[in-house]
This record gives sequence, C-alpha cells and structure tokens, in this order.
Amino acid sequence: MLSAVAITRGFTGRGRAARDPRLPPGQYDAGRDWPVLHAESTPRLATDRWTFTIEGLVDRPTSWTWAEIRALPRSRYSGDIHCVTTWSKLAMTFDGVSVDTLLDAAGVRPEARFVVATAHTGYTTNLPLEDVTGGKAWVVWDADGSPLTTEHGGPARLLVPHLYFWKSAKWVSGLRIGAEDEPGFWERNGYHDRGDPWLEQRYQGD
Ligand SMILES: Nc1nc2c(c(=O)[nH]1)N[C@H]1C(S)=C(S)[C@@H](COP(=O)(O)O)O[C@H]1N2
Ligand SMILES: [Mo]
Repeated sequence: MLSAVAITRGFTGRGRAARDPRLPPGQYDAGRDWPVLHAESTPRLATDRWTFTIEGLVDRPTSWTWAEIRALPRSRYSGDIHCVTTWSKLAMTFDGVSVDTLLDAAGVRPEARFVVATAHTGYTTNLPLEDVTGGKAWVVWDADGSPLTTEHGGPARLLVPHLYFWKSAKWVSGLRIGAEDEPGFWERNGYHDRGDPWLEQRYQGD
C-alpha cells in the first residue's frame, strides 16, 4: 500500500495538482470565467413574443409561449459544460424544463431518430434523439441562480451538457424531429455530428 502511494505521487509529478477528473481530455478549467461564443449577432428577444415549437415527426406539433413554458414542471442540471475550443466550466447550475417534458407533450412518433435544434437567429445544430431524451437535455432560462443573460442565450437556450457546448443552441426556438440526420450550422462547417467530449469528437472523422 505504502509503495503504491509513493509511485502514484511520483507519477503525477512533484508539486503539481492532479488533473481534475471532471475535465475531459484536452480541456482546461476556465474557473470563474464564462466565455461568450456565437457566430451571429446577439438578438434582443422580447419574452412576450418568444415561442418554443416542436414540429416534424410528432403526433401534436406544439408551441409554448414564455408564460406557458415557465409553467411546466421545473428541472435542474448541476454539473459541467465543455466547449470544443477547450474551455470547460465546472459545477454550474441551470434551471428550466426537461426536453423529455416537451417531447412527451408533442408525442414523438416511433420512426423519429434525430432532432435539429433551431434558434430565433437561424442557428441550427443536429442531435440524435437519444441525446435529448432520458434526462440529458433541457431548455433553460436560469444559470447559477440568475436569469440567463442575452449574451449567453437568454431568454432561453438549449442545454445538452454531455456533448460539446455548440449543441446547446442559444436563443433556442424549437426542435424539429426527423427520421434522417441533417447537419446543422457547425456540423456543415466541419464539426462532428455527435460531439462527445469524453471521446474528443471535435471534428468530422474524430
Ligand atoms: N445561437 C447560437 N447558439 C450557439 C452558438 C452560436 O453560434 N449561435 N455557438 C455554440 C458554441 S460553439 C458554444 S461554445 C456555446 C457558447 O455559449 P456561451 O456563449 O453561453 O458560453 O454556444 C453554442 N450555441
Ligand atoms: Mo464552442
């Protein structure tokens, strides 16, 4: 036992903190910083005209107003987020509604396999249906206890924290449910279709 401890210490290097096990390969801890990244200009979206719509392969295409979506059962994510540009932000809290709640209301058809998340700005990103079901994805409006700022996607953004953060569309406007995979904005520009940070799926072919 003693010698095992000595070997472990020697292996990680004298005086260097062990790497945080919450960090996927190639990522660093951004600490208190929360970088702002987006391709389009920041839109100003009034909540009295904001909508979120689920359409495509569903039994009941459904739209929610701001008041309606906020009246749904709340769901919280506590954990980490990972941007493909190598920053991660650890131990965040987001509040909103589970995508499961929204999909259940719309009634996903059995032949559905993929979703395209859309934004009020025109940004899109594609995801396998199974990556937004089973408690893995949210539409969120609070981050660390405060309303999501406009620059971080407010009034509401998608949150899919087990995948790289480009899947978490800011200013989200809805989900289009389909049978085929349709690459979104960054995916057409060379980013990976799925984007699992633990597998370092950064670019097409990774
Ligand atoms: N609408 C929209 N959403 C987007 C993007 C974008 O360009 N437009 N960029 C994605 C990328 S690459 C990242 S890393 C995160 C950044 O979110 P943040 O600015 O809140 O950190 O938003 C994602 N969602
Ligand atoms: Mo990103």
